[in-house]
Amino acid sequence: AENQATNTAVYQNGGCGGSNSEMMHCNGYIDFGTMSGGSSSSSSSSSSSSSSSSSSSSSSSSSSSSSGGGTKYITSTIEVNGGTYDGGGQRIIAQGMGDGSQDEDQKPIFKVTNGTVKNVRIAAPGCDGIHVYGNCRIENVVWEDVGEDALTVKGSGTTTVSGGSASSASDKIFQLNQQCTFTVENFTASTFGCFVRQNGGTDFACTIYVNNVTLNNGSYGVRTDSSSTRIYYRNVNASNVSTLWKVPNSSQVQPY
Ligand code: ADA
Ligand code: CA
Ligand code: CA
Repeated sequence: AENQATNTAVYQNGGCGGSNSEMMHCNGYIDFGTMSGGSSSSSSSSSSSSSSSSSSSSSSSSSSSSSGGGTKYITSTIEVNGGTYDGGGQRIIAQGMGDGSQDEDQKPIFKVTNGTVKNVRIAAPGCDGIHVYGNCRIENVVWEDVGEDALTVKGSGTTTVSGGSASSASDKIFQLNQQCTFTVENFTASTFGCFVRQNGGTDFACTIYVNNVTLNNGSYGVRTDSSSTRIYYRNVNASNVSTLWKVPNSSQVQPY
């Protein structure tokens, strides 16, 4: 877009081009959207460095660097297949992907398969949050206003959520729909129905670790209907949470 030493991206001659360009997934134009909040963007290159080599989105998107890592508007799911998507603090706002209600048909903000997402803020509408498949790491992600839910394990594997926070979930934050090892550590959740929910009525075995977590104002901490699931916890600081562990048998829950 500009002839800078660290370039952003360029679309020319019907495709992605420019000798200094980062790889760009594009469908015809670069749109800077509506810039706001001052004039500091010209010397910053950080706002354009959020995409990893392994993430892609078929949507057109626009970004500005008016605050922190900037704001990224998306119109379709960001897919991360292996590798890392490091947002550098960027705030993601979804458009046309769902309204953040309890409607089950919303799109996820991220679909992550054996990959990492880090340093992003998911603004309202949170839609269907992050979907993970396989072995994934979600690091320093802030859900400002959880949508239908914040993160769903859709494919079995090991997922760790480390750092970050989630606020204002009308119902669930973390939803486990497949057998998994799920760890949440160094995390704060405020105002929710259920912090971690194994899909209702399922009896597969999950192993859940809750480590150094603060829970404020919720109905349930971890809830499962499966007597095969095990929950291990330490340093859990809960206030105004009605039932911390909702399990078939209390022996399923142990400190570690
Ligand atoms: C509800 C619903 C499930 C699934 C889940 C989710 O629990 O009953 O079928 O859609 O939400 O993944 O959000
Ligand atoms: Ca749901
Ligand atoms: Ca959901």
